Amino acid sequence: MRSGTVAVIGKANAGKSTLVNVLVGEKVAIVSPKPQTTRDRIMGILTREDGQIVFVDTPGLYKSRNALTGIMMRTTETTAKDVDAVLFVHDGHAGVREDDIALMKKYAALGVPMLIAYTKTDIMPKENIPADCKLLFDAGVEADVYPVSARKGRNIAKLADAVMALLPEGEPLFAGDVVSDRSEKFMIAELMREKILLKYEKEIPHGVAVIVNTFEKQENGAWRIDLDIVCEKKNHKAILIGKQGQALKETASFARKDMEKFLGAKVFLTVYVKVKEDWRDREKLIREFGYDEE
Ligand SMILES: Nc1nc2c(ncn2[C@@H]2O[C@H](COP(=O)(O)OP(=O)(O)OP(=O)(O)O)[C@@H](O)[C@H]2O)c(=O)[nH]1
Ligand SMILES: [Mg+2]
Repeated sequence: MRSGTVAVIGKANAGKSTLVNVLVGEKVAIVSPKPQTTRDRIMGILTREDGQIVFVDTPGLYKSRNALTGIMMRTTETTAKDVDAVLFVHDGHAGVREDDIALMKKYAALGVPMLIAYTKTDIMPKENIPADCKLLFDAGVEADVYPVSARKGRNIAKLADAVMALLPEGEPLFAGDVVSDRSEKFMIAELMREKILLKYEKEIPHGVAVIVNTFEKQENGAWRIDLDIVCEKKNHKAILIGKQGQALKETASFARKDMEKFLGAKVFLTVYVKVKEDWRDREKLIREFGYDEE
């Protein structure tokens, strides 16, 4: 039996969280077309008869612009050093650039075995795949490359087999039916943030934190959930709420449906929007909102 941890590393928006969800077979991490969707490390656990892989999804590599992204980048760096293997996720349809090669070499040099998942092959010309693999090989990137499509589920089992083969012999770290190290309450906050990432543009979603204040199962089996959407500026609050509250109503209803699916029960959701000026640069608030670097 094999068992171990695998850091899932790559540029922001590469498709890391989507790939982890598909590998694990359940949604453990939120996904959006915007960079910096993942803020925290999240474990996604795949248990099979031959072993257990604990994927550690990380915030995507991105230029840090504030205290929050600084913490996010440090989280990714410490995760990469503290695992049995690295799965480097590359967005194949974005092509291979100098900085991609530099990043791959950096993580390959950490001293743990590394594989490259070359993803999004469903939206690119197939003939680019061998050419890009050759480019990486010629550039001296020492890792096997697995072309996959998380969206279409292509080559996912093959990739999982290859990752498993890198892990040491050992007993599972988690019980067989556990798919994530995160609580239901954490996932509820993340589902709300996902809908905000999907609904609003520019700086608004990046400046939002979601705090769940009430998460209670009622006697009739329904959940009562009260949460705060904390944003950075008064004008962001106005945009989040929209004319006559319409935008917020739609976003909350979108989130509530997903929460009901996730919890398998009816949800009564109450959402408040609050302003904490420039919280992303205030370490104390960042910690209060749950983004710390353990
Ligand atoms: N066509 C296609 N799109 C994909 C695939 N994998 C991910 N995507 C899309 O790429 C975007 C980014 O996906 P995420 O999984 O959030 O990317 P990430 O690397 O976790 O991003 P950060 O958390 O911001 O670093 C989303 O719009 C996904 O739907 C794929 O295999 N094919
Ligand atoms: Mg992500």
